[in-house]
Amino acid sequence: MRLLFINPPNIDRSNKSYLESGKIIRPEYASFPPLGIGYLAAIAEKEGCECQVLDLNVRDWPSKKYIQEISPDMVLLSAMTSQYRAVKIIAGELKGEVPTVLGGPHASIFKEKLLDNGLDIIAVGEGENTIRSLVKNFPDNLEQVSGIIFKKNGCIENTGDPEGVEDCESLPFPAWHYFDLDLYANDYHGRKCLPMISSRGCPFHCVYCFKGVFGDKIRMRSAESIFQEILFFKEKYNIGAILFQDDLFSIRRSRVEEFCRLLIDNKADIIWRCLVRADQVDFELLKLMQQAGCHSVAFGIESGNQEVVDKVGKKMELEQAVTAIKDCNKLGIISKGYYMIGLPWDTPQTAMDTIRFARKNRTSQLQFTIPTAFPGTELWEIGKRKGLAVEDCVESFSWDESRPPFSFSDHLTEKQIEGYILTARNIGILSVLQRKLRVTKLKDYPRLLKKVFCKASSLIYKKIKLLAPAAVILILPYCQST
Ligand code: B12
Ligand code: SF4
Repeated sequence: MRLLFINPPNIDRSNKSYLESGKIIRPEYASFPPLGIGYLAAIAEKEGCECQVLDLNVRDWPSKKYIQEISPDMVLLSAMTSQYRAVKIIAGELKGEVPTVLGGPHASIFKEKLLDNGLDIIAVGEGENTIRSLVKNFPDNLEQVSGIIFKKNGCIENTGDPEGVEDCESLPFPAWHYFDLDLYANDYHGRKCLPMISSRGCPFHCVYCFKGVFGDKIRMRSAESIFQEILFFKEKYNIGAILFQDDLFSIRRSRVEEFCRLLIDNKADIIWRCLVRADQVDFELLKLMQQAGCHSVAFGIESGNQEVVDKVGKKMELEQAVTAIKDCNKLGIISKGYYMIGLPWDTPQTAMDTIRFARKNRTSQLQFTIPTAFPGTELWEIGKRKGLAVEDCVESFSWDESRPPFSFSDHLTEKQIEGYILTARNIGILSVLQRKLRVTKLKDYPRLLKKVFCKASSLIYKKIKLLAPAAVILILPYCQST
């Protein structure tokens, strides 16, 4: 069976799909090939299928003629909510030409509602077992395939929950040979980088997080299996860096320790970055991670106000974040802090708490975002209970910024939230700059200043609000005095 996997293009801030505008994006956000398609193609290949991958984040839409030439038996699309508008255009183009299947987070949320948009089959949840069964049972015995929804004689058939992956260790490595890896901006500190996932599922319940694909049950690969995947791709593609996409890379300390020792003992010469929870690391563990090549860690801190952190469901003490950031700074590990302003419980006071916290506890990089309610999350339910038009903005979610046209907080207007975010981002930029100036050697100053100048002119060029620096100047003394 011939399969064509398509990764639909993202949608930009102006809410235009790159398919519509005819542009494609290659920078940052198309830095990595998608792991989901990587795994599915590897499984399909094992089942004897001929596979091709078309990632529309790094390639132009090639016209219907190209699809006709490949003549696939099935087109498989994978999408987050922010890719869905592009899915509709592609499915519309292919309607009547070739059967289409959609999987990924968006399909796992909206299920049968998506069938009327030119899609023939919707696949929910984890896809490895679904695809294995789908290629065996297509087209006559679809009822035998768990985890799909389709129409038969005009009636919707739903085969129930998919068969989840119990043993992640048994999965093949992602089939990166179907991707043109040179098309991605996958350079990490001068080294070729690939994404990797070493665990699935998460037992926490943060209000903004969508967990409809991997669920609550954590399933981990062994340290040895992760290490083997790294060696395999190092040998095959000469990679020198790994980006772990796990939600909870640090959930089991002993596994992280064992993984680090494998890298150290085998002199693996790999640098890597991951997302960790601040309450799951300490100085000793971070030190070991650093010795093993960990270059950068990201923390979801969310708010600088403990009550808001508690309401988010983070189950983390801010003091733990303070310690973890200090530890990273002592060790020289690059740290990134993720924060949100505009949560339902935010007030002017808590917004300022967040800005002050981020300023006082300096991570090397900072990200402040306005929370978006994704369908299937508790925040979505909160929005609906508050009578906010959460459903109306689903299709305008974009890859680079998903700013809802309303405020979740009764105490902050949209405009105020934007103001705090702008202030926070400017403080973030200044803080990163201050740190850079501190750590840069005198001889490298001209290069740094040139970089700053280029960045600043490009920001101004992009019409970043010129009033923002004034807001920072006004607010800085206040932040410093507290
Ligand atoms: C890496 C990542 C990114 C990366 C790149 C994504 C990529 N394509 O590789 C970047 C940084 C760009 C990113 C950005 C965003 N992300 Co993101 N991201 C992730 C993350 C952490 C890992 C994704 C991953 O590689 N998973 C591993 C693979 C194996 O899983 P998978 O892709 O889901 O595929 C499996 C199934 O979905 C299914 N499947 C998928 N496709 C198909 C197709 C078929 C035919 C079938 C049968 C099955 C199937 O089978 C696969 C194997 O089991 C997830 C969290 C998570 N745990 O998954 C969030 C997640 C996907 N992101 C999310 C969000 C909200 C965003 C942003 C909108 C955030 C923002 N506001 O800026 C942007 C939007 C980006 C965009 N493209 O539009 C949400 C999605 C919610 C939603 N409704 O779409 C998630 C789930 C986080 C969360 N828990 O809330 N993200
Ligand atoms: S944000 Fe992270 S810790 Fe919270 S539920 Fe999602 S994956 Fe789990």
